[in-house]
Amino acid sequence: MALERTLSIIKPDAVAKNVIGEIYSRFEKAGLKVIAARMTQLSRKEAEGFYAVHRERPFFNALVEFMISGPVMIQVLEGDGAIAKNRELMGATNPKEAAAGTIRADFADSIDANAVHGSDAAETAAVEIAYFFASTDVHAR
Ligand code: RTP
Ligand code: MG
Repeated sequence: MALERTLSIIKPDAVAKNVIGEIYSRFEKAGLKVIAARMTQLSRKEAEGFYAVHRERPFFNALVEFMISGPVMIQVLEGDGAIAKNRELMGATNPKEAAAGTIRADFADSIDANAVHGSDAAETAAVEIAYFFASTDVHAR
């Protein structure tokens, strides 16, 4: 499998639940390394830009409101097949449909407050990583 990087966000609901460490532990146990990280409060502009592909969707405003409702923890994960591996750890978008033992099954409350974001493809991962991190703040090791 190819060495990949993916953009992960621990969303405001999971930060509020104080489970950053538990989620990081799942990344590490799955062989994913945190190679960049930053806690921030997203501005409306940043959240709208990040989710611009969803701009026309009915849930867009609710999604943006939720993403700016509190601080988020943003990280770049690196590892073999990191994009799919992270999506597997996350579970389905709707926590009611997420497989047992996934992050969303264990920590998410609803399709809106669903604990984590993960890039869905190599192209989006590259764009999303560059959206939040300068290359000098990403530390391959
Ligand atoms: P994410 O981008 O946050 O990692 O989530 P995802 O790929 O699993 O889901 P995506 O389709 O990209 O949707 C982005 C976020 O929008 C919210 N959503 N709400 N009410 C709805 O039908 C609906 N569909 C999506 C979710 O919070 C999802 O994480
Ligand atoms: Mg998505």
